[in-house]
Amino acid sequence: MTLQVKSLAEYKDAYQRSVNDPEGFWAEQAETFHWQKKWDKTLDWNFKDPDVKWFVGGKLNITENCLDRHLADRGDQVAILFEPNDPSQANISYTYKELHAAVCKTANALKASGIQKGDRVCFYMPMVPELAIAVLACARVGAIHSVVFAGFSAQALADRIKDSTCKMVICSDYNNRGAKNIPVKKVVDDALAMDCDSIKTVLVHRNTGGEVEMEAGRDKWWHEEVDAQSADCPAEAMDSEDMLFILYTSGSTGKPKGVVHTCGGYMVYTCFSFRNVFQYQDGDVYWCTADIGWITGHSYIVYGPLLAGATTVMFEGVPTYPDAGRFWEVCDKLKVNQFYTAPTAIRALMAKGDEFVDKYDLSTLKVIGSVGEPINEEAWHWYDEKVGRGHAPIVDTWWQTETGGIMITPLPGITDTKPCFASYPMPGIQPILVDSQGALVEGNDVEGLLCVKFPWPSMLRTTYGDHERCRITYFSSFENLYFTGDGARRDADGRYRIIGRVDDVINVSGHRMGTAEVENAIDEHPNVVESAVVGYPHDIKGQGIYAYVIIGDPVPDEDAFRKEILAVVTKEIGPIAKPDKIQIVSGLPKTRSGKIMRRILRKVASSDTSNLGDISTLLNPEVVEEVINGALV
Ligand code: 7RM
Repeated sequence: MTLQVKSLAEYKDAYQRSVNDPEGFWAEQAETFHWQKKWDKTLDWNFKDPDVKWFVGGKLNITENCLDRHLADRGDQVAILFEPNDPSQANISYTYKELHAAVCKTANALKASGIQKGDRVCFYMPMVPELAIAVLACARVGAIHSVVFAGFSAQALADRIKDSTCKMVICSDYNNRGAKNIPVKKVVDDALAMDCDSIKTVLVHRNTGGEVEMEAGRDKWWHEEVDAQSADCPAEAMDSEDMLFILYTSGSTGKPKGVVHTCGGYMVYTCFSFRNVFQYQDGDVYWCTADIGWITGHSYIVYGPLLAGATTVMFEGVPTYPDAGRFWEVCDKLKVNQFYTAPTAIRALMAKGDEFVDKYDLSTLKVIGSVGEPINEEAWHWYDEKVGRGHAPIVDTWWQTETGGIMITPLPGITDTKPCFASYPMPGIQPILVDSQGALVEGNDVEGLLCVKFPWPSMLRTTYGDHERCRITYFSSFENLYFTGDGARRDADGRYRIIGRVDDVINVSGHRMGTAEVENAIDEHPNVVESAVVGYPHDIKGQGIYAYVIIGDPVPDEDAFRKEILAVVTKEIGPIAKPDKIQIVSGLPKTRSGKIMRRILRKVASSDTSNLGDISTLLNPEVVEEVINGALV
């Protein structure tokens, strides 16, 4: 197993080694895995093209390391512990042996449907064990998975399928989430009706058993394809730098891009970071509440924990069903040792009152984590006191889809914790701050743009089908640096505090979204001339979505019009992108070159109009007053 640091001295020592001799440090970690062929060179890189390769020439299959490798030692240990949406239903567990067999059968079914190494397979599924099984099956045959969060619309799903020309979609019939029943297969059908010609097969998992339409020749039932397969499936030999998966994420411009992760480095770093951040010990039960549709689920529900031989909980439901005590009830029932969730969930549960958490026994918790957005001080203290209760420190983990794994975080019981601080870099991670000109911001108690100056094994390699976009987005702002898009502070002791995005990306309930993406959706409404979207502080969601809209024809019923906008956005992206506030305006404040002054719109949306700066140079200063007067509070 990869190194697990146990003390501050060991952390400091590992950090020093990882900086002085990164190749030696990571080669040592990589040695602990099963390689079909050892690598020739540990690292080859430049941030100019960019071109980053780890463990060059190595051959491996990540599923042999997640599964086969554990069979001798922990074949009968639970690998996946499933907690269904309905709390009255029994848990389902897969031991490592059972998971191995299920993955091999599914892998054989994929092969029988013509899926080969390098093919792309799209997933649109709820949080059921079959999702993890099929993702691993994909990796076993060397196909590239592209998991799309099942809350996205048919349009968003179609966009993603087309961008990566997937051959197959794996979905379920329906999805139970809280009290809702969502027609998953129907959404897939709607998506495929939008020119998704690359799709040859739809593999449908019977989840709820509801009625679905099956298209002959295209749609196949999981149980008919998988159950009869052999449980023996040799793992495809993958090059370290072969693609493992694509995961779409939002940026400040255009459509979401497919972040590409590769086999070798991702394997080494997710295992390493999982073991250190959560200090997982044999026999522990670990639970991350994310959805596998996001990077957190990929790295810290599936790959990291399974690589480390952990017991990982998969939860189908939502935090507030049947009531706001669900998370704590499950922690109590399953005797969870490490719990990992998002600030938006913490804030939502905090608002429901302490009685929902106080009544449960949380004494098994040793570490509690936070991820996805800045955690505010009040939520941090509530989480610390009500959930951590003095025996489970908070790890506020900062990272991104692009980084593949946790980058900056406290290590529980090893480094101290400070509210709102993600604190210290992981071994192997070299963050720096620069100013807007790219000059290094040195010393402590300073603020700047967060960059990383040296490659780490799980960093993105490209954006699918468009390497230039990868270069421009992450590597062109500052020479020889990876730019994260976040601003950060470094305190007097060298701890990092993430302030938030400095670009037009907003973070709504931990869901990353481009304002341009939401604007494009709103603009699909036939009566919208132009729109501008900004984030504003929201008590529960972290950021809410505020849309300014210029209309063509007068609207007699503004509320009805707003509902139409919400419907358009739901159709184009999904319900997570629905604006919280829609203000109809006659114009948008613009510079003389025609750029929307988002700074002003952000201030108005945040009810902070005390200091708007100089607006006299605007093309249309008169609209500022109108925008302020019409602001929705
Ligand atoms: C893992 C994930 C990435 C963006 C990132 C930040 C924000 C994530 C934290 C955080 C403050 C944190 N991937 N972010 N974690 N901000 N503290 N602990 O969320 O690609 O979906 O989002 O999320 O702005 O750039 S992501």
